[in-house]
Amino acid sequence: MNSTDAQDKAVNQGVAPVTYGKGERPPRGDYSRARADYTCEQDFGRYSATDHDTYRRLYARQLQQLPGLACAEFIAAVSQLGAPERIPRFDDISERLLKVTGWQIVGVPGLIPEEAFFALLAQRKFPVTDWMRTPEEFDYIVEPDVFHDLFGHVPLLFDPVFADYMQAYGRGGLKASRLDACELLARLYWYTVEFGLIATAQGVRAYGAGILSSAGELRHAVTSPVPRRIAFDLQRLMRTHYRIDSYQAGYFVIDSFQQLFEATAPDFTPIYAAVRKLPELAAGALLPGEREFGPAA
Ligand code: HBI
Ligand code: FE
Repeated sequence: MNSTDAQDKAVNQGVAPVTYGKGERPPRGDYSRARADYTCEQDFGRYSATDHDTYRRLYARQLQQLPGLACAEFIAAVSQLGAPERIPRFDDISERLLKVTGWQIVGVPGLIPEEAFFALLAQRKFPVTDWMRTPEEFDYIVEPDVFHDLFGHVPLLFDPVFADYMQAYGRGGLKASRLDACELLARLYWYTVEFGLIATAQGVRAYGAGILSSAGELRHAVTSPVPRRIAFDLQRLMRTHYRIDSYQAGYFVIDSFQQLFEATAPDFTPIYAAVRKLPELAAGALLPGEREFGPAA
């Protein structure tokens, strides 16, 4: 794998991973559990009472923040995760999801190589990390855990258009791997799936999982006057660096999930070539003539 994406960097350079004693739960980052496609069984019996309690507390904290900050599609679908007081079973969610959009969720032991990740998305399978963060990591965790992956990513997989975008992204990723363009495509994921904002008649709202699963960034992204919010433009976005260690300095705002899906329809080969000829831009940069969206009231 070409390990240039930010999440890998966050894991490699970030806070040292918590280590567990022998026999302790959950088995964090144990890739020997994984099959050839990096998926694994959700180790449900191994969750401790603390793991379930951490999920319950994280869920409650995020849920009460959603009105006025999260997009309507997310709010409508969040209850599809099931009972909020304990970690759900992936199979139960998959059963519902298959009926609505033909997606499934599959367990993984943590971050997986890009190509394996893209291959799963292309098959309408979303990889969900199965272990839960420790209570010490309640406010911030450097790598995805079961709460980020489930709460942040899974509700929008119940939206038919967004669900199709995710599959198109996976297909594009398999192709980008062959064109050595994963870094550019990772920016698309970052600024849409993880940190995307959407314009609504009531003002901007969050649809990105990194925002929706974060205690502080949800309010920052949607209501703070500090960050830049500029209209989604594929080439502009692919030129733009992002931050992995703080709230984003800038966000890209889509009009609709249809716009996002349509942006992935063309062949990206000439787009990558065009982007490579243009200067890269700092996170939070604003170019002359670019219009900003204001914070939501
Ligand atoms: N693996 N489990 C997991 N979750 C991710 O979000 C993920 C990954 N591997 C690669 C990856 N993301 C990135 O390459 C994306 O930025 C494209
Ligand atoms: Fe994520």
